[in-house]
Amino acid sequence: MRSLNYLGILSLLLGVPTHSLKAHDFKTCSQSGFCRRGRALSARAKEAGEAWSSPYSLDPSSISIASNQAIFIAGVKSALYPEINFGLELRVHDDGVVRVRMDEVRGLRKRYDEAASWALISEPTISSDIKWTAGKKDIRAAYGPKKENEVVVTFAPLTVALLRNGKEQVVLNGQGLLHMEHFRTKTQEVTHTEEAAPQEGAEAVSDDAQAVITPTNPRAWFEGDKEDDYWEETFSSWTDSKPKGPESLSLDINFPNHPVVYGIPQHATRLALPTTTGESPFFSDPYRLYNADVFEYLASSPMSIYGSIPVLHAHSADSTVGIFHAVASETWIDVGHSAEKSTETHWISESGILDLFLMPGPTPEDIFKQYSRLTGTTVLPAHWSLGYHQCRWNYVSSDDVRTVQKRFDEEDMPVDVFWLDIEYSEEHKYFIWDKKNFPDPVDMINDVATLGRKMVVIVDPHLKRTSDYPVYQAASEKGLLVKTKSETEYEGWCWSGSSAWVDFFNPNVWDWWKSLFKTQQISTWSWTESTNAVHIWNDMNEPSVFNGPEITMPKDNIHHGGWEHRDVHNINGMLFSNLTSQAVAERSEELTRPFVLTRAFYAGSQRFGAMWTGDNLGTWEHMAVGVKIVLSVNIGGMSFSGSDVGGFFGNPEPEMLVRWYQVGAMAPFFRAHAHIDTKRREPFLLEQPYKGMVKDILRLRYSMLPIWYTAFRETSVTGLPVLRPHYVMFPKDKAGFDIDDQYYIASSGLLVKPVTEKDATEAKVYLPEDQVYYDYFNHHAYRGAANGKEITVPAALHQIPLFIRGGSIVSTRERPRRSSTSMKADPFTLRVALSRTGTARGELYLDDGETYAHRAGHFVWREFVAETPKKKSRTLRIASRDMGVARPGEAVDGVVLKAFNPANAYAQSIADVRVEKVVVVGLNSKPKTVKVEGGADLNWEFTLGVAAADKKEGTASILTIKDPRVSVVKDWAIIVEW
Ligand code: NBV
Repeated sequence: MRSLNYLGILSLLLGVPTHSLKAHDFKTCSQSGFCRRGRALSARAKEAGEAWSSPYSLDPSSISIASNQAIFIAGVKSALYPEINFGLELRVHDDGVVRVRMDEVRGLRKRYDEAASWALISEPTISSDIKWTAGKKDIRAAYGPKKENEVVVTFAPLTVALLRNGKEQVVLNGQGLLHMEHFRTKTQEVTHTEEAAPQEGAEAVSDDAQAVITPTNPRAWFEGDKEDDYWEETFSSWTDSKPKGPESLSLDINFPNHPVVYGIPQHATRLALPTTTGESPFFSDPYRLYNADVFEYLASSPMSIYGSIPVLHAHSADSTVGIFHAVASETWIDVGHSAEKSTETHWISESGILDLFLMPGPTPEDIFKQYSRLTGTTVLPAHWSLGYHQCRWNYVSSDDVRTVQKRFDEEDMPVDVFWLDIEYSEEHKYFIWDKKNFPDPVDMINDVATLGRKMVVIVDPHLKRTSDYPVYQAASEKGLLVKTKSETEYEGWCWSGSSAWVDFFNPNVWDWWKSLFKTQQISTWSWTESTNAVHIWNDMNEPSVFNGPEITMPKDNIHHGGWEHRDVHNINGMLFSNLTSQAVAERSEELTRPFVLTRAFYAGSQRFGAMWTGDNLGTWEHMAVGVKIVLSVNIGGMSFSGSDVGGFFGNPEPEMLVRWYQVGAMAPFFRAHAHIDTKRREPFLLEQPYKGMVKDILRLRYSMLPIWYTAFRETSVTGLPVLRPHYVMFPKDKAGFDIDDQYYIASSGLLVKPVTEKDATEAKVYLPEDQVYYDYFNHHAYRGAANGKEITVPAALHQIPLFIRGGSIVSTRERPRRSSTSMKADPFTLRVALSRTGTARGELYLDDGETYAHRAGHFVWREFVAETPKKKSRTLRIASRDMGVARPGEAVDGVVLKAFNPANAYAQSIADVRVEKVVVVGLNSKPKTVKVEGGADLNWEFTLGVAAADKKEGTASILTIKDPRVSVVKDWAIIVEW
């Protein structure tokens, strides 16, 4: 109740939001000056039709090509402002990605151009294989192994296109919506109707282009007839002073022959993005990217929520292309389809340069590789962080934590992490324990840690402005805080009352912030009342400011380097959590993998931790859309993601809670959380049969940890997401393009269809191929079809539609334990799910789960293969072999492995860990013998059912091989003969 009072008081005093979403707290496009201008430009273009032409053109005589042809630079002008210069730069990278940058040259001011430096892992290597050929109207370069890719820059009007095999894939400014508002001096309000025609120099535009600019009033024709919110704008009771004036950037990016687009998270909507323009748009506003604390967000909306990743995939049955726009300011994106089978997008950003990466694909897999070469892969998390996390706002005392832990153990429910929300801290001064309720924090942490578990404690970015808070005092004295437009310390309201915010763009902050997490006293203030078992939750980092415009910081606040908050808003939250992650990693001599959960994120956040989908509601709708959001952030590279199990707000009925646990257990990040006003809902509080159901789900998650960890290892190396929607797995299958309620877990072969509907007893599942799919639990065989088939499966409350694709081998650990730590020496079960042709394969990755020794090659990486050796058709050989040396160029967390010794120290340490059971699903007939190659006969059981090769459906044949006594780190083979 305590915090309800805070909220209530804040609400009364400040008009601060409390519980329900007030859409009017957040801008629509028409309430945002630059978005309105951008959309108006597009409306004018539409109205002008064929007569519309971009005033931007490139001066061919200015072209210079450097660095062995890979860097192209040229001058660009707009016929409307001939005195203003723009520079266009194109770089072709060695993997075929084309980077397109455009900036104002010698302008009155500098545009923010550092977003990429925060997002990218390093400066990409440029191609050494490019040759530009200049023509009269354009210049082009063909590249790629078969010179299949081509980038073409057309001079007037300026367009940039990426072609494959002569066909346009991505076209910039094809609709003439490019407009980089230049810096200018404020005179008096200018209306374009009073203006003169283009000044001298307008000749820079080609004859063609000039012909369509209305001679009498070209600026009004293109830009509108008045300065719309150029120098100041108001929203609700806030005024945004805009000392720099207008500096927005509008650009149309079209994807000919790509009918579907995915990405640009985070939005609560379908994975295949619905349209926002055209005859009958699905949404009336563009998708907005402006990190915002939109609690109780709508379950279907293009509104911003907490994070922004400006990455888009455009897809068709034959091709996938992608773009990444490294822009940090508020951005709106319209999506439409005026031509059949093509997608048109219009990007409108408030400030910053154009810094666009065109990713040529041609498959979704290629796009993930190209994107992760730019921004990095999801970091391999600590193994324990893939277990179950129990959170609530708040566990109110150290004894509360102990009791909750005890209750889990009494009920034999596995859990790895207990979380503390803001009430652990004294007056919301993060790091400082509220000693009334947490008198013995280190003892409490140790009590949790002794049982092999961890704690996660919240550290929000707002610092209480008070002289008895050493963290604030130090930040203020050292000048590390964000400033107002008049260069004074910015003060806003948040949980801690009057608060200030650290400016993470300031390099002086970095070491200081890291010092705060040291568990040994190294400076005036270190977190000595913490241990290495404590990890961190970064919330409210959009940043959320209760009394700020749109519940965030004023855009005219000033960051390090003089940049306005508007320039850096969308990366601000990422800097906070990325640095926190480094701080946790480096806090003690003993280097262990940090876990940091962040609410706000940007491109590159995947390198440092996990995200969750914020304050969802305990409704079926929110449960369902959470799955889609998690799929979409996976597309954006952020694989380590999940939603609050149970829904943050509300009191879910037991049925809903069970379904929500099923959804959570099948998500990369699995945490239950609840608002302070909700009733306690830890799983042990449920009545039967629900309690038993949730216990089974928790145990299922733990048994599948080897699958999840192997999936994360794969994503940390390849950049392919942990959760893979249909278009990623089966890019050619049109019927799968819109599917976003079922997905695959990495390349494990597991297909999940979470049930998110009330009273469900059945579920419909789409099988995209002519393959057998087995029910994970009872091995019922279902048959897909080459052109796709929908099956109906039982989905009573205790059932999760989870399938193993024929042809997969999955490894599990089936012994119920209290936490993941106690499973480290447990034996494995291998499930060999035979394909129609009687083969299967799978991988298992293991390491110590906690340190960085894996980066030096201390891990176990096995491949399991089941096949029928040639000419011996009545034999199935199931072999375990080493995956061997990392493939050339393959890197773990960005560190390229030079050598890999299968007998490394970690492998030796688990040499005794064995495979205790092998279950072969889908054999044709009863075996005669089953033995280890070169060894004795094994113990086995067989039940006859449907074979993998059959056309029939029904329970599959099952061969259970009991304790073959083979080590999980060694090569071996089991021979099945019949
Ligand atoms: O710290 C309190 C909550 C937290 O429990 C939740 O998960 C965050 O998304 N926090 C937001 C602040 C206020 C929510 C009304």
